[in-house]
Amino acid sequence: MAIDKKFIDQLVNVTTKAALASSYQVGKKDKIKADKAAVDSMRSNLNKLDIQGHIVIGEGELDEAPMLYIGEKLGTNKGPEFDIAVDPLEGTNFAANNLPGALSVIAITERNNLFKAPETYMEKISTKVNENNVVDLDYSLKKNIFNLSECLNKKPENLTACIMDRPRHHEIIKELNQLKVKIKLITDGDVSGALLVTEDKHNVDIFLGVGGGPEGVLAAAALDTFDCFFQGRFLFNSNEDKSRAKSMGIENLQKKYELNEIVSGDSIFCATGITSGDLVSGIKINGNEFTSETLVTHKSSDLKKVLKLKQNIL
Ligand code: VTB
Repeated sequence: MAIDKKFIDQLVNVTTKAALASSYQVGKKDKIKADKAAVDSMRSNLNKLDIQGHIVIGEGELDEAPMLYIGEKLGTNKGPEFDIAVDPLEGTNFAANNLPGALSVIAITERNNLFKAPETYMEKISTKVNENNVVDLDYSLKKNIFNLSECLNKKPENLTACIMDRPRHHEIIKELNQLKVKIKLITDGDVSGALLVTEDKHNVDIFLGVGGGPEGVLAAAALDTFDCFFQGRFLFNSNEDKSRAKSMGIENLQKKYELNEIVSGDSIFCATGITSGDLVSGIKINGNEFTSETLVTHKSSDLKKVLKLKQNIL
């Protein structure tokens, strides 16, 4: 079944309003306040929609998040049942410090089509080449780079890999360097990082490394519509993480997930810029008006575009 197109505009409105609310906190050095503004706005606007929404990825478990917690039901309870993944403010550091790349993000699928990802780390890989056995989480880095190089007919020194700047990635970065691959280091925001493979204009051939699991699921929803490749493997380090995963129904803790095991069927994804970044520009306020940019995808209508809007501040 396809998700009715009317929900595209409604969800763009949800992330746009959350981005606007958070934009007032940009550069104020307060991550929590910037996040809360986005969360409050997103929750109240989702609750106005004629949907039966179930948060499968949100701000955390009920005991740690009063709003948009995993399992929370949203909407007027009239209308279709959806799984909803949210990251009302992806890149809290970016917003607090007025740095590029803060986004407000949402993804929906029909009920039971979005992976219920635990709040843990995920090893990820995305690339524009959507063919099996080119890149794979089980291959060595060298094999992935050489295969990609052959497939894209680009020498390794002309490939660009995007990766988060973290001590845990030092070995990968060193190896990429030895392979002469160009590196695009990002400090945060790996939803955006994973999506830089979607279009040639971003000049990124592969995204890899370990980041947030929920962010991986959100990125997978958009990558699906762009027909890109994505794999993810959750990393459960503590016993608490392991037992939480088991309680969420994950049997095999080492499993490598293909994109369509993470998101299946139809989906809508929206990411509105709070501060300007690689994917979209941020909120700009001019008097009583504001402009916004939202990357929006809808799988069944093959919609993938950046929507620019100018609206009145109500
Ligand atoms: C990523 C990134 C986020 O956290 O998921 C990352 O997308 C992972 O956690 O923007 P570590 O910071 O612990 O590496 C963020 O950077 C911040 O939530």
